[in-house]
Amino acid sequence: MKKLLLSLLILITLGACQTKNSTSSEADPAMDSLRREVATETMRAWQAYKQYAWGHDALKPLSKSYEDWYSKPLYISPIDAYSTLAMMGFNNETRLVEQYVVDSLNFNKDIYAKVFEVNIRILGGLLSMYETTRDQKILDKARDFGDRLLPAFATPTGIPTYWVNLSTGKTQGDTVNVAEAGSYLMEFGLLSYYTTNPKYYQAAKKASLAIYTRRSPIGLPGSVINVQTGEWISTVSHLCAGVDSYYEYLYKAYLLTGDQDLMKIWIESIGSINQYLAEEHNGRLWYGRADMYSGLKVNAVVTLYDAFFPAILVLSGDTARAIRLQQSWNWLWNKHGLEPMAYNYLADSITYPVYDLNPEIVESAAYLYHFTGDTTYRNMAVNYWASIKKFCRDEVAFHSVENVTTMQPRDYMPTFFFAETMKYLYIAFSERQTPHFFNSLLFTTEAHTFPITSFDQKLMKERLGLER
Ligand code: DMJ
Repeated sequence: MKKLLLSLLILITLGACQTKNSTSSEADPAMDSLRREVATETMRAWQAYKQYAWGHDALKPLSKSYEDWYSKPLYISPIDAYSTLAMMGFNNETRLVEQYVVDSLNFNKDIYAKVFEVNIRILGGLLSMYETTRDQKILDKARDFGDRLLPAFATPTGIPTYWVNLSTGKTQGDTVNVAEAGSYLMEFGLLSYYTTNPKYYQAAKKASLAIYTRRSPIGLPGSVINVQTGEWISTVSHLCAGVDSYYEYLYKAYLLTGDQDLMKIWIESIGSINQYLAEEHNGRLWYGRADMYSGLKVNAVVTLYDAFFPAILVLSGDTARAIRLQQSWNWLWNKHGLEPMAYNYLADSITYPVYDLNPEIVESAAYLYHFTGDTTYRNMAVNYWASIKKFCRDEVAFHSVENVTTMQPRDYMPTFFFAETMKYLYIAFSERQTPHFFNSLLFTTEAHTFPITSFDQKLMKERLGLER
């Protein structure tokens, strides 16, 4: 009964963000056709991965070859692609990945892996695979991988080192950014829930709290920290690349776990973010960079990763700011036809012109469409998809772009293109009610999905070691 009530409460909280005046005609043949096209194109890129990069981490679509992140591959693309292939109903392909993971994937490799990156892609992907299959052998892989990450968290602060050796557990890298420090609550919380061992969530929470407790008197963290001493290496506060998912996980992990501490930190954090980082320029809303102690702006460079924030704003009930911020990012996208990795909104200049097939602007358009019912946001996604096809589609798959002003191609398809970009496009072109994704699914920062009703909140508390 208690479980049902808590699930209902969470669903009501999520639903509260919705407006009633949906302007969409729910069944739209044009959207059906776009959704089918996204699925077909995902399969085309997936087949290219299988043909040219199978057994490796990522596809290089222009040279029809592959790239591994380390000296030994970790099979990152298929693990990242799994939850998207599953959502699109490509069951033969998901069975193939499951089989490979169970039969051939061994994490006992003498390589130093980036703790943050492999957590969101590999651990998140395996956990989503377990949620779908309930195959104990997949959970064993996830647990094994989580255990190989844990030595990184054995620092005086509890903040993980940058690298961990997957075989020896040795660590390296004492300087990390805030995203690398505090973006484990979702994956480690899920791992604790499934394995009934609180040690993972407790480690993740300690790391996030280590950032929070070192905030300035005005409630802002810096952006780069020493994991041994807890000293801030950069006292510039922002929510851009390098900080983004720390904030994202405070709110989303609260929805997953019901951990009231996270809600308290989120409420305090969002107040400081809106007070010190938000800035209006030429009628547009941006979130810039400020000194963590004085709150004074130091820099107006934003990154395309920041376009995740409208999604979190609308999810947490601030639809007005979500809309305004999405309008800013949409304006920047339309300036070039794709968005640059970094942009100075005061100088109106690009500071880093790469576009890596990133998902964030599509993610926020999908959230806004689903929560407001306003087809403006779905139409934004239609436009993003048209640009991605125009500038990034190639003979076998999709590639990144070196420079959005020249559209010079880059021979690389990041693994998150499968995990996130194609998934959010697919959702944006889906009918809002069938199924209503963002009311029923929780998404990790890498868009791995978990039905919110799968989790018993009483068991959650016990298994994660939360106060009762
Ligand atoms: C993804 O790997 C994750 O969403 C991460 O949190 C930041 N953004 C990249 C893709 O742009």
